[in-house]
Amino acid sequence: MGKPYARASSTPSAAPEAVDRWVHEVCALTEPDRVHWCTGSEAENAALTAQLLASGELEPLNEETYPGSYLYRSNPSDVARVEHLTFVCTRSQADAGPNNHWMAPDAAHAKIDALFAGCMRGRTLYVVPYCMGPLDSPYSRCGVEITDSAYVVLNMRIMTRMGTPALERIGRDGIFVRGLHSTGTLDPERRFIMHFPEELAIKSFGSGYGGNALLGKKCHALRIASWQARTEGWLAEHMLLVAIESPAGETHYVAAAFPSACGKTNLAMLIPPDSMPGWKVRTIGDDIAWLHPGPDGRLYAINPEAGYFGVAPGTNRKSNRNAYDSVTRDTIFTNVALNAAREPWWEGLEGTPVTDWQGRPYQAGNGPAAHPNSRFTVAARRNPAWAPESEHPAGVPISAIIFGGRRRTLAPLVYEARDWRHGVLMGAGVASETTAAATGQVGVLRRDPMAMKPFCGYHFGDYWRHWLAIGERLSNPPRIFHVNWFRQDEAGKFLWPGFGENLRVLRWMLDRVAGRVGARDTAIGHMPAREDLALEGLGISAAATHALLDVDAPAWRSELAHLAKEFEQYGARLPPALLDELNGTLRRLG
Ligand code: OXD
Ligand code: MN
Repeated sequence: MGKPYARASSTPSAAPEAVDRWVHEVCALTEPDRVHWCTGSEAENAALTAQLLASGELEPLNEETYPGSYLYRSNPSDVARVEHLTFVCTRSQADAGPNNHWMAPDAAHAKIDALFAGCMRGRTLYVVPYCMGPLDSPYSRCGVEITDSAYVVLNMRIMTRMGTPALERIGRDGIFVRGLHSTGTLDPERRFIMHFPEELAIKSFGSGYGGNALLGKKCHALRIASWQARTEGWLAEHMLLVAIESPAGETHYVAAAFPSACGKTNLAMLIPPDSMPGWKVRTIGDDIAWLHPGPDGRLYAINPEAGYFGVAPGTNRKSNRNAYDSVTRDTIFTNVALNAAREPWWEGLEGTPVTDWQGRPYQAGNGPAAHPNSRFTVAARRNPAWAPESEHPAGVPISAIIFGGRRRTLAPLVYEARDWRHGVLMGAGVASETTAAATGQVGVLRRDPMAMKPFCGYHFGDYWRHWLAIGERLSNPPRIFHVNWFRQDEAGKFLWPGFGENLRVLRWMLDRVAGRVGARDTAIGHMPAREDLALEGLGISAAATHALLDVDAPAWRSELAHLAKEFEQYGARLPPALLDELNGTLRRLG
């Protein structure tokens, strides 16, 4: 039997008993040498940074050009999310669904607690209270991460509202998500990311990498929150959030879901092209949105995060000037390369690397200088295009939801759902060619419904039912669109310029929302007439335009047959309405 609970004198007075009791239990299991309750203060941040610099875990960067910024190198075997080691541990396996790896909760706790036993001997246990969303928003939800990684603490301070105010809110809410994390020995054989939605709990062992270790992000704000959202009547989605203001001063808020590394951060920080003077785009979020039906029948969104954990390679002045300008100070870089001036370097930047992401002298034969999934962690407020609405406790009303994927063929540049129900089918059919954000093969087409395949904390059939039920509650729902910025011709050349020019497509969507423009009715949905997209000056040939806006009926029939086959795995939980939509589309395709 463990010692009976008694509040330690070092426990902050703001700590609710439930948090303190849990910290005691974890201490008994992990046996840390020291316990540190994080306040989120500047002084604490400076002390932890100094400690990591002294131990060599952080490296200073050029203090003149990158003040307050540091480089962290993770273990080379620990550089991405590990979906095969990520589990959803619901009492009933059916609730986790075929879309998740499952383990029975008792077995999962036993397995991972055996790894946690004594794992913090000689280490400090950090208690990290955090709030996902503005501290004063009714839509925000809190958690506490216990970790033995000071790097995690520094990142959580950027990515969430971390520290004493969050602890105080937990006291008021009386509820929090429990996230237990240890880097362990970083042995890939002893690595698990486990979720217990029914207990609002996460246990992550053996990885120090972002998505596995910063538990507020994918683990809490998507996997656990998606479950919590279903029980409470809202949606937790893998979506960016952006404010778009027209020259006439009309502002619309748009949410967009793309699979990992399909350019969510770029779209969230889009810089209007020269051809669209007077347009303004401001960023609310680049990765996660929590969506709530509002009292007026519209859908309202908050970004639960306070920072960006963005993919570095490919980010440059031209591709994403806002991201590029954001990371010039107070940024943590993970697994990037260095140039001779001790500045961070990655593929897509000018100049030459001298040290690769593993700290070796750079040699082309060793592969990319920066790891393809290397990252920057930076506060959202550092973004020159940061939207002050990010702090609105009531969120922002959403005019349009966009789904998209990286598809060389088939999916046109843009098409619009007939209604919410059709939009749910559109989201359920999202597929994309894989990238480096998770371990595994790159370039393979994989189905990624709503871009939530790695992140939905429960059965996809139930999830689509929930989406349909949310739609029923919206008298004024957002319009739903699908985009594909990645169409290629036979020679592999991209047909669409992307980046800032994507705003031309967004303008068409907002014209649709405002009822200012018509559309062609096609078998797969509404599509723009060529002249309504205003493609002047892009130098896109007539053939390319045709390919971008064409519906290849035979290819679509085979796509939908494939989707129908995939739907079979969801069995009786698949909402019949989704199959009706699919069959309706097939009929229209002839
Ligand atoms: C991410 C991801 O890190 O989706 O945002 O993988
Ligand atoms: Mn993501």
